Amino acid sequence: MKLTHFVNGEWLEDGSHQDVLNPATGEVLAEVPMGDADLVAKAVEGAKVAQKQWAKVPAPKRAQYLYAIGRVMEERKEHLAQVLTKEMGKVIEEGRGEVQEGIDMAYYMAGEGRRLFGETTPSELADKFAMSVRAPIGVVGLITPWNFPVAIATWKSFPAIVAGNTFLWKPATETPMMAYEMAKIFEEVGLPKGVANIVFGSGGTVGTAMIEHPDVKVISFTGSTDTGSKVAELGGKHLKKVSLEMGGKNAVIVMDDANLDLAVDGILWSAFGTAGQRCTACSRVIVHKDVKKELEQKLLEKMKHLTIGDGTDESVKIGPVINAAALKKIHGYVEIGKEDGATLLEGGHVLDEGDLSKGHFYAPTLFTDVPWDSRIAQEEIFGPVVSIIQVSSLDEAIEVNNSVKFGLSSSIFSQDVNTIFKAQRDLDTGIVYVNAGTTGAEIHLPFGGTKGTGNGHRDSGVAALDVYTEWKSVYVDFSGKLQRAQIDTN
Ligand code: UN1
Repeated sequence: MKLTHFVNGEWLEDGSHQDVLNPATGEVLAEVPMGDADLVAKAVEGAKVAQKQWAKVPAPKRAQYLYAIGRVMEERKEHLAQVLTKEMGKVIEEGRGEVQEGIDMAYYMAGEGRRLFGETTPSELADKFAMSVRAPIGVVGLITPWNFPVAIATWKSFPAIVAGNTFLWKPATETPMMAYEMAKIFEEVGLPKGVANIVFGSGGTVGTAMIEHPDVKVISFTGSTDTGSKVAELGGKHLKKVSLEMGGKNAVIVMDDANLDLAVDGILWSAFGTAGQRCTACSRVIVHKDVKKELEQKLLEKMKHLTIGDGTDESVKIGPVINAAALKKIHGYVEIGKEDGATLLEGGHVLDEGDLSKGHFYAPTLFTDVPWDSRIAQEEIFGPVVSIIQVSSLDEAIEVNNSVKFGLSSSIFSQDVNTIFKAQRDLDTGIVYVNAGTTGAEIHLPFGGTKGTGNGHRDSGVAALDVYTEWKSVYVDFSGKLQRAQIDTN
């Protein structure tokens, strides 16, 4: 199967091709073309022309296209989930869940077509009306990661278009097939040409060209902290509005009064689901010393039952990691953990027996007695590796939680109302869960983090509209005379 770019309504094959590989089997799934700066320029030119018209389409009518996109995604849900699982590796029930997240986003943002609320405000002057409205910005550039090939793209593109922008989307090199599927849907529902554009690429060529292009006004990026910093730097140089969602080092805190069985399930799901490749994944467990031993035993017992393999098999709970480089990085961290004095309780190795040898599988790994300031407890691993850190009080747990440079998600298991309310206030993360793991953010709430996770913007929820709109203050003077503001006659 040969994928093509989608530029101004045309399907283009420009550029050299790369193979798209199934991380569970090594099978070649498709060939994807690599775009360049010229193709970016062509896409932006089309998107700019289209945006002038698109912004004039009433928002409730723009929303109709989102309803249509949501409906087609719903009809095609199983097919999309299968494609997603094959190219990204997450297990099929997670594939279906991610497609559903995209469908939910389509309907949710379609609803915004009838809101897009602004504000009316009294004026200082008589016979004068004041309001602020959300205005579209223009052509927006979207750079998305491989771990959520469709959901994250919908978090960005749907608010962008309902607000009257057009977009150019550069999907992750590893997962272009979902983008191609979405392009087919955009065409099928009759989205006017140039509103949605997709250019594939690798090595930063397309992303850089997008950021440097004077007609791309906003860059919304989700991905690694290294790349995000480069995006911010280049974006700053070109005075772009840049929205960044980057890493996490998310912790589950287990207090001495917690329901331990519930905590164990929360940890397992958020640490090893998606093979730990979520920016919200749990990679630290901060546990009260009085329940540490019991928690470890319960975790080890349940880890025995995790089934690992090709995610298209319905009985499998944990799929592969994305590629050989990821496998190497994860194992490198395990070696560092051992050298730094942590105790390896379980896992810590590549899985390559039988069919697993065809893909990139890593054993769910549990370390304990991990110093809170060691590298495996501070740096993002992006794999199925969890560090248990012992503490003696809630205050210490919160301090350890907040000691990392990231601030995406955190969780606390406790049955005490005072503990819970204090924790939700003091945990320095953009998302806090009480008696649930660190993953599973819903699309109608703001998604993003504090500190090194981002730069203050949010994906999802109504907050996402702040990225794709500019506030315009409008004053209408109906007094019939020149009224001068800020003239003080006293
Ligand atoms: C991500 O981790 O990259 O919170 C996105 C969750 C998902 C989205 C995660 N709904 O787990």
